[in-house]
Amino acid sequence: MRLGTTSHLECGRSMNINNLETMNRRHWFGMALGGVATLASGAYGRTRSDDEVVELILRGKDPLNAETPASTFVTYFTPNSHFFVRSHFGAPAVGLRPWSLRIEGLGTQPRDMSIEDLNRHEQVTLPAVLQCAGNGRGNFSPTIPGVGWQRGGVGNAEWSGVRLADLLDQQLRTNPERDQIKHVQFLGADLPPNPKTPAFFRSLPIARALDPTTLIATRMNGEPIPALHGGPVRLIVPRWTGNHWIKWVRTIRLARDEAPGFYQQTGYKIPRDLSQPPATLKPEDLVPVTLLNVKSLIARPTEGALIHPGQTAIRGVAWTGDGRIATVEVAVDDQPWKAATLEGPDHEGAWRLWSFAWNAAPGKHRIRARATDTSGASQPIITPWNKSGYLWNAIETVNLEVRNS
Ligand SMILES: Nc1nc2c(c(=O)[nH]1)N[C@H]1C(S)=C(S)[C@@H](COP(=O)(O)O)O[C@H]1N2
Ligand SMILES: [Mo]
Repeated sequence: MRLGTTSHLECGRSMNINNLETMNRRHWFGMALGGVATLASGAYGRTRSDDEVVELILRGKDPLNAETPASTFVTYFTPNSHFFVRSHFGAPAVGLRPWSLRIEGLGTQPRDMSIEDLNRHEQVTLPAVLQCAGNGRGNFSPTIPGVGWQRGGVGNAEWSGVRLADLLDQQLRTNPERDQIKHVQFLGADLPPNPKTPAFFRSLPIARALDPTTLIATRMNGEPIPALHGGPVRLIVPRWTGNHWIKWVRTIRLARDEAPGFYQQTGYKIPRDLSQPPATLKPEDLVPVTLLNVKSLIARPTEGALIHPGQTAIRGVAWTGDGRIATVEVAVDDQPWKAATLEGPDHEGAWRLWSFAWNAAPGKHRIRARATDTSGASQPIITPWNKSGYLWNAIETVNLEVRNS
């Protein structure tokens, strides 16, 4: 089955991820090592069929940025073969030497770990949504520079690895400076193209680093993490935005302070109150973007679709960083909101599938979807503009036509 033609997929160019090698030499090693997903199965079941080819929507070639067509968001897991890709400098040549991970920093001797050392710790598997903080940036007006994601800078995968807390345990327990350690800093192997460009150097507050769902992961949807997605080793930070999910993790550093530099100190900041940002923002009005906000997407029918009259299933996904999804409601045109049916697994930090039975009458229609989470937060009519275009979560709208064709 070949899903998604460009006409239904926003305005980006589309591409087949199987052809990536030809696009960018810097990614070649990544593809050679990580490969393209074939069959993946895990605790939550099979994630794709053998012959499925899905085209990603290309948002940038070098470095590679590409989004998943939202029409594919009808399965619990997003297959590795068409999971969105976001990188600042492109995938490093990770396959050339055996991987080694260093844990160092305040009050501790550096410790180097191999993948085999990682595998000796208890393995944890959990489903979680990975969403770029800038997903939906393309909806903001006025236009914001940066990757112009529409819907698909997001996916839900099954991640396996070891708890970061377990890895740090020994070096924290025996640490004479334990009380001083307030942050854990991370550095990936993807170095910027020139020395003046800041590296993607980031940190987590110690409480979030020690949260039992924060993983140093080696597997994605039942296979080694593909190089494009940070393999062999990446950080998993369920319920928090993608910029925390460091790929190709090389160095973990116990520290007094946050990571210095652009990507922690300047980038990835939002107004403290995103719903009512002050007219003129001072640096002290900005906080790091962390938790995902409540959001739903309509997967099918797609924008601009032409469908036959009669019974139709409207389907999609919904997630939040704060609790669980409580309800998803759907409105057809100006009719009242009605509850959709929540389906599939319900796991904190992962997304929820939903569907809504609609008896489609001929004509042009506007379908809207709105999710509410257990904290009481609901999708707004519009997400207030913010400088970097983060956390777009406005009520989802799809326009379509019903007619006998
Ligand atoms: N080392 C490193 N880690 C990184 C990035 C990066 O450029 N370099 N990009 C981050 C951002 S902004 C996002 S949204 C996610 C995207 O992960 P994916 O490409 O697997 O979808 O990775 C994060 N981790
Ligand atoms: Mo991102």
